[in-house]
Amino acid sequence: MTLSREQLEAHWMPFTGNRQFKDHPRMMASAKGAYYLDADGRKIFDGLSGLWTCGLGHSREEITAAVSAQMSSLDYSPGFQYGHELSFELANKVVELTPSKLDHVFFTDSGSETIDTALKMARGYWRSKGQPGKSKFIGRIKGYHGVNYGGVGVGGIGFNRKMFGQSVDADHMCDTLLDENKFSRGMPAVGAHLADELEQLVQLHDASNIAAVIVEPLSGTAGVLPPPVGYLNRLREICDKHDLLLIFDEVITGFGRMGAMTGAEEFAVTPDIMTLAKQITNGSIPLGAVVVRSELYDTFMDNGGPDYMVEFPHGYTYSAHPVACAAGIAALNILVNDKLVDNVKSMSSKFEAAVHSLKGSPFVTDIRNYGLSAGISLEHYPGEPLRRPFEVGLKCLEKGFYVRWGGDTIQLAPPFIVDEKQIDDLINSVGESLHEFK
Ligand code: PXG
Ligand code: PLP
Repeated sequence: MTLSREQLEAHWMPFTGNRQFKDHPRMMASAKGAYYLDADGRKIFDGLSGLWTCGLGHSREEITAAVSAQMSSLDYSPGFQYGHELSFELANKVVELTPSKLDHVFFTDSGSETIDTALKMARGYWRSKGQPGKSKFIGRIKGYHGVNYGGVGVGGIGFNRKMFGQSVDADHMCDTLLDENKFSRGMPAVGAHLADELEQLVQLHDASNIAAVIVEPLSGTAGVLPPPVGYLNRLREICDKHDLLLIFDEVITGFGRMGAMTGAEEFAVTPDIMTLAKQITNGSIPLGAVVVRSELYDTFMDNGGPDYMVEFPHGYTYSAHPVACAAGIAALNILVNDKLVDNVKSMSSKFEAAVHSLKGSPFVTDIRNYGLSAGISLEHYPGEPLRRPFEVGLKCLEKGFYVRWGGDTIQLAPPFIVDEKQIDDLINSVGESLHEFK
């Protein structure tokens, strides 16, 4: 560590206990493949693929080369009223890799921007169709949709909401955690009926007032909650019945993590709007994407007025940034050419068996998994639900494993390039850390 305590003060770190961190910094210095080197030169396994971002492994040369070439040829290009070829190439690639019927792509710079863009699209769509009353959103308890105002409003994590006051008009369905599903492997068997709560919310608010329903197909941040069998299908049916848009927030499930390109594909339910970020550039450069059905795009085009008029008054200075697009094209090419989604699929049963071997370890109250993702819930210290996962995370780090703590869970999401030995070592580090409390 070369920085003094004083030098650490200026940076107000995101979603970090700043005081604890600055007293005990955890600094990464470099990363290659599935490992970081920390500031002390220790090798650390990346048990969460960055923040669910780097499935292909770190510092991929193909991405570095594409980004570096782009930086020296077209470092920036105005995104409003001018274009460059890479954004169209990337949009076509995204359309190709997402379910058919999702045909148009709007670029943003992060998951949070992507969600807020999707929410504005949903409201704008209904206004364009002459139904301005359809403006309320239905989210879900425990849902995470980023940190911008719209995303916090539809989000369902109290801790992320309580400081910030009024946001968008939203109501929430219940979460999908059920006691009888504890320690389920993959999709829990029970819970499709929980989607019927949407029917009740429609009775309460009336479909004429509701723009869209937004859910993560698999809730990531809440601690990896796979959808119960039949649950997403039921949501789709209710949305169709009442003419509500269905938004899948696939910022985590998008591009490989579930063992298919998207959660929609894996769970065989197609939304009207899909939000993507993180894995699209392998985390290397910020980029997000909203992918929509033609019906939405066409509605904006058909109601846009004279052709020189902007049809959707929305966009970011960095939307479709050429360097980010270059990174996205390179990352998606690797994902496809190296058949890494197949690797996720084939490793996921090994991963499932390994993570469920922690059942019976001290403090473990539930384990959930799908693809290469898992959440391990831990018994609370009295009145302190967040403390034990934090302590376990630090113990894993001491052993050379980076895992994520959040809420009352430890989350794991190893890179798509993981091998069996690395899975065993990762799970052993968690198991040993839990036993050390005794
Ligand atoms: N939607 C979903 C479903 C997400 O998981 C966002 C939106 C927001 O994306 P940005 O790029 O604005 O952060 C996310 C992000 C974790 C963790 O450990 C999850 C996220 C971010 C950081 C940590 O669970 N999810
Ligand atoms: N604030 C001001 C004063 C601006 O001029 C702009 C963009 O032009 C923004 C905020 C939005 O920035 P971005 O487009 O990067 O989201």
